[in-house]
Amino acid sequence: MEKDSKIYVAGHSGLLGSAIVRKLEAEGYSDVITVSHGELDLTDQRAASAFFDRERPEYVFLAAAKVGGIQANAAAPASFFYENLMISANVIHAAYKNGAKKLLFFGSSCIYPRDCPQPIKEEYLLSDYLEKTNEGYALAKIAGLKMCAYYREQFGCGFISCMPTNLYGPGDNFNLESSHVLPALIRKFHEAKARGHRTVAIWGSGRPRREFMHVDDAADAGLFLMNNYDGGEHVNVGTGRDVSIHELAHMLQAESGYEGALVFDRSKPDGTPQKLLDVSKLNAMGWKSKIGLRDGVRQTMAWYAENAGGAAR
Ligand code: GFB
Repeated sequence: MEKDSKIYVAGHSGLLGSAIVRKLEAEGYSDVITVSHGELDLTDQRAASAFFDRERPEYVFLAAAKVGGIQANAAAPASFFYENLMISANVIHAAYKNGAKKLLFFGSSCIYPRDCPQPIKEEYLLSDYLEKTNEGYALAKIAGLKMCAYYREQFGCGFISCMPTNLYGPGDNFNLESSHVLPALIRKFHEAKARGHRTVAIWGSGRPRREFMHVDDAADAGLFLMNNYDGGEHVNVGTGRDVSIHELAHMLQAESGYEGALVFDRSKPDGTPQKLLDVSKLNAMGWKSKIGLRDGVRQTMAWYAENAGGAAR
């Protein structure tokens, strides 16, 4: 990308999209375009197509998606499948029709089979069954990444995809019904401490293992790939380290200063037993994660404390 290239960030108000906009601005990219969901519904093919015909961006970061934690995904597979499939299909096709030079599609580590060997290599995609709690979302994301690969193969488009691990950071969704585990636990400990609750509920057994990456790291990797990668295979984006939910809960408890007890609620699902990405491909290109979990968590907790009113929907 040149500093004056026209760059469209789809999903700029979300956790990842907003971090990408921050990063582009910090790096001096001067022509970054965004459009609110109210003005443009990317699931609407005509609207998406008209937007691209008008704006003709040269580079596209496709970070628009319907996302949610384990419970939101399990409760609404149709919505997660439909919305994500439509967004990907409409944006990728419109970018192709309007001659975008490059598009970076963001997927998710949940595209991989539920029980695949760890750490997860890119080549394990479609080698076995998916995790049921997020199958609809995963299938839509697999379709998106395959679509980029097919458009590259058939039409010579410079479309690439990456699969970030579980992201967190400022601007995350802190709604306890629909959020991911890390923001949920930040909020639970924050409120439990403030209100003097005797216990905090942690969903599931605490045994599943997850890899958490600060969203600023993911945005940094996104810009790196846009500027340095031009291949048909998707690229894993992660830290290379995972923790159990039990360990995460104890870390967040210690950081929050909450002194009550943790209660594991086994009526809630565990989901995939482990999701740790093999990031050797990205590392070999010269990119490495920089934000450690403890530092990232501290920064996000401070952000939440500062913005709790707004974020605690
Ligand atoms: O982050 P999370 O919702 O999503 O849950 P997934 C991770 C683990 O944390 C699960 C446990 O084992 C949860 O049961 N957990 C413990 C909690 N306490 C809580 C809590 O208060 N809230 C939540 N949400 N979880 C999602 C997928 O899977 O990850 C998406 O559904 C996407 O498709 C995303 O891929 C990154 O890691 O299990």
